[in-house]
Amino acid sequence: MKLFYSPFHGFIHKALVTTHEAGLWDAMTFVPTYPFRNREGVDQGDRYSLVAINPLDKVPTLVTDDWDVIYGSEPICQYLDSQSRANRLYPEPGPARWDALRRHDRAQTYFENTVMMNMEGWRPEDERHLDVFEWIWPKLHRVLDELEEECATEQGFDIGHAATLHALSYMDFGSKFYEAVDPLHPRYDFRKERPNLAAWYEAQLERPSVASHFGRDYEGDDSPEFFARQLAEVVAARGKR
Ligand SMILES: N[C@@H](CCC(=O)N[C@@H](CS)C(=O)NCC(=O)O)C(=O)O
Repeated sequence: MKLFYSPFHGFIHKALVTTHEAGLWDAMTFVPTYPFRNREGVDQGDRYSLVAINPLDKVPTLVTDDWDVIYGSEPICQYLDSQSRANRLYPEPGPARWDALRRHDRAQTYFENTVMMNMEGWRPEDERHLDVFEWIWPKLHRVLDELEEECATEQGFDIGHAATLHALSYMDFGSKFYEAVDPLHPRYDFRKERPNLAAWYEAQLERPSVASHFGRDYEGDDSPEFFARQLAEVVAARGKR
């Protein structure tokens, strides 16, 4: 299997956590991919373009051992879980599954909204739309308050928890950008005045699936040449089917 993903380990990647929990780490070829370096004028063109296998040109994108392409973190995580040799993160159909999926969706939406604010924050100050921040922040605060309540009794680990770690850690990562540009909550710390959430989050950092990458430099080859070789192999194998 090959996982095309952006190797910024300043935040916790749901797809990496799922790979590790499933016992598939050694079965995976990780292919560093920097989609934002494809924009014209940035880093000389589309050297990390996934369009040959993913029209959305987004990470994460997974290629299975049968050369099937799966894009989108949610189907990727479901697929990896279905292949698990170790921990399963998706409970069987029933209340536990619906609750895990609810928490997953909450975290995924939180993450995507944070990305939206991040991108808005990249604009020059006089072009930033304050209403984007005013629209999103109350949602994030309500989610964090709900998490604080839940974390008082939180146990176990499922896909909802993996997605929550992804979203919260990305917010920390993003606050490096927000520092100068978030007009409402610069340097926001989700832990402040939320002791249950803070304790839960700290405890999760000890999980081997999180420690596998979080806070570590990527040590493999992240060159455009390596990316091109990996992609060419996929395209050629799919062409022969
Ligand atoms: N819904 C998708 C979102 C993936 C996504 O937005 N990835 C971003 C990086 S965080 C990306 O590849 N952006 C490049 C682009 O949109 O051109 C998922 O969960 O996988």
